[in-house]
Amino acid sequence: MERADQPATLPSIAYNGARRVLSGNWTGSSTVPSRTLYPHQWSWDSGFIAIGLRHLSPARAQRELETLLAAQWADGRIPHIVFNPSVPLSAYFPSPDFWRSSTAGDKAGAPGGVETSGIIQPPIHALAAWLVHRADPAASVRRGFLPRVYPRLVAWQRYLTERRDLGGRGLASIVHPWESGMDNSPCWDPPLARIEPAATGSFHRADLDHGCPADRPTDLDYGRYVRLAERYRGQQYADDDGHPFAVEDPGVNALLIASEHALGDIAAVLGTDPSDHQVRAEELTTALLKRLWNADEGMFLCQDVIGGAQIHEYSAAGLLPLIVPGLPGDVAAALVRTLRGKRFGLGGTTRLAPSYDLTGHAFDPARYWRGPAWFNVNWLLERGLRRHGAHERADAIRTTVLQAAVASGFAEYVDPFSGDARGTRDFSWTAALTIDLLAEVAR
Ligand code: 2M8
Repeated sequence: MERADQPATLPSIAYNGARRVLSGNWTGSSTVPSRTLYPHQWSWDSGFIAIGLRHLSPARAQRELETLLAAQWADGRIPHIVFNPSVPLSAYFPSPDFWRSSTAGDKAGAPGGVETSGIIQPPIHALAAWLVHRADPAASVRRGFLPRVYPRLVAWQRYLTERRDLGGRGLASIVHPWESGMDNSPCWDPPLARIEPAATGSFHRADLDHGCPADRPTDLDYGRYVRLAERYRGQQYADDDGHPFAVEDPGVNALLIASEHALGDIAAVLGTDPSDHQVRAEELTTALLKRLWNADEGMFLCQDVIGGAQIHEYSAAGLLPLIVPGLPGDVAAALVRTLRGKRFGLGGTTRLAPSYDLTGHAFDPARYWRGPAWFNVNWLLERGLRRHGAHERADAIRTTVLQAAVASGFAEYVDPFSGDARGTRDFSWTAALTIDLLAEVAR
């Protein structure tokens, strides 16, 4: 990007570094989040990765999503992990022999020929497909990208709106903390407290072979994650058999709505009637506002479907509805105030939004989803702020993301005050979203 006699600038260092991370993590058909900690394909990671890859190679971005969609189950679910058969079982836990998708998932329509997990992750995929298409419409049309992915994306969204409306209130529920993508958030503590943990010696945590224990979930939390997953597997991944953990999460539902709007855009390009998607997006938005908005707190809160109460823990998931098109202006304004207020401190004590309330009893600046700042969350907030006209605040997040990504070695997450690297390094979505924000500057 620069002449040899000129010092490298932050954008060129960020771009070259991010490109290096993404090629190092590319397997030939998809991208691993991390070569060490996460050596398979993850669902929402691939959405964020495709959004960055579209600026490097639209064909590779399309392939990233298509590889994931090839592992979709017949009931519409997109599994949260697609396992690479050449990676040893001991490299990641829970491994394919834990989930047993091809046998335990048979009734729910798990595909043969590939092993996957049985749970899901937030539905960023239709939004990602739309952004990938927009990056190079000619390349997309040439490869027939949208006609191939559209039916699968519709089936995925319908799985969530129909089979996962466990509260019967017009919103999707998650049935495992990992389904939120914000695995160890304090929001899950109250509903998880009801779950008897699996015995500590009954499984081996491969994450501790690579990650620092102070940055990762505790053994007690892990025991509960394992117990819930074992139970779901035991009921053959059926969603009508009762779930001991069911939560309506504003982050998951915000992405569901943004993706429903994206499906409407895709349908229109394909010459299909988009109105079904538009109506569903509006209905979901009405339900989100009615069920999860808490005007006193100025943010959305999770709803414990089994316990029947709002969960009074304040996580960044409650700010993600900023990405929802058509959010009422007063709600968007309140979210921006909350983001800048004492709980998240943006522009004051923090330069990137923390994952959890700075004043919360469970706040920890180092531990996984209990305080550190994550790049995907801040990318979503940047997009949301821009949507609602808060351009200066969005610009500030963008600049900080670029600086923090480079300074931290493309870390998985960072300390929200100091920006110090936490978790694994050379992390794919950090690199991909850096490239996306750089492309936005160039536009
Ligand atoms: C983390 O989750 C996995 C389980 O899915 C783990 O801790 O082993 C989360 O940060 C999740 O959001 C992310 O998709 C995944 C891979 O990056 O890692």
